[in-house]
Amino acid sequence: MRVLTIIPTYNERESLPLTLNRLRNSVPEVDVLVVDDNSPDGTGEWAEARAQEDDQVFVLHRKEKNGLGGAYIAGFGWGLARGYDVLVEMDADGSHQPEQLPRLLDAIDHADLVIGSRRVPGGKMVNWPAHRKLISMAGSLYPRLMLGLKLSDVTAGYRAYRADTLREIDLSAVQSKGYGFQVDMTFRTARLGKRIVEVPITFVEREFGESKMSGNIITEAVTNVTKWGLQARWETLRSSLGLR
Ligand SMILES: Nc1nc2c(ncn2[C@@H]2O[C@H](COP(=O)(O)OP(=O)(O)OP(=O)(O)O)[C@@H](O)[C@H]2O)c(=O)[nH]1
Ligand SMILES: [Mg+2]
Repeated sequence: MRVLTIIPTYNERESLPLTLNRLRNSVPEVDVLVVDDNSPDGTGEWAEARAQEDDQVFVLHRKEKNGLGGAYIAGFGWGLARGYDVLVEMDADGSHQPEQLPRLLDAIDHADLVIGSRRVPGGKMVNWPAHRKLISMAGSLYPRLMLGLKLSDVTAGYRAYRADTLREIDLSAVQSKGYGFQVDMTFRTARLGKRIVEVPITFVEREFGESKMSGNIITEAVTNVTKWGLQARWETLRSSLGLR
């Protein structure tokens, strides 16, 4: 099984080296693709130098900051073209612990998508203040209800996809940029009738650098989830009324 871990970066000069070292040490057989959006802090140059000395590390440079969703779509395309069997999503900021990747990879044997979940028994959030936990809980509950997803953590970003799952999704149609991207991809995978398995992870709040979470990202996610939910209900209603 050839596995590629994709790490999108924007200004992660402090975090990326730590994450990459931990990943290469704990799961040495896994290749890594850093997708950098021309970070002003030099993350891309650092990654490039690192790739020169490690033939399992690759870098994809994009010209401008275009959201985590766009970076992953580009990374998926890169990995699918090179024949990887499993594509993993991992943040650069240390929130997704590389040491827990084997848990996700064990589960992918019997799943089409594995989600590293903060909200199943054994899952945890470390160093998160209560108000963020509350916002995150609401942010997780709304898409679950609106889209009828029987999962505990649909916004989670630590995931492993089978290449076959991604090949069945029209990736060029995925427009979500921010963290609604995770919900978008979950919904598309679920609608294909794929097996989605959640495994518990410990999510650790970033220590260095700045969060890219913004009002725009939240607005995009809420607007899209509402739109998709209403569309899905409308389609169900139409087909039950026998309308075409
Ligand atoms: N290439 C690229 N990477 C991005 C972009 N936005 C965010 N990222 C990366 O995506 C990962 C997650 O971003 P974070 O800022 O940690 O967002 P978050 O985890 O939702 O927010 P926090 O919990 O506050 O850290 C990090 O590795 C970021 O560097 C972007 O526009 N382009
Ligand atoms: Mg983060």
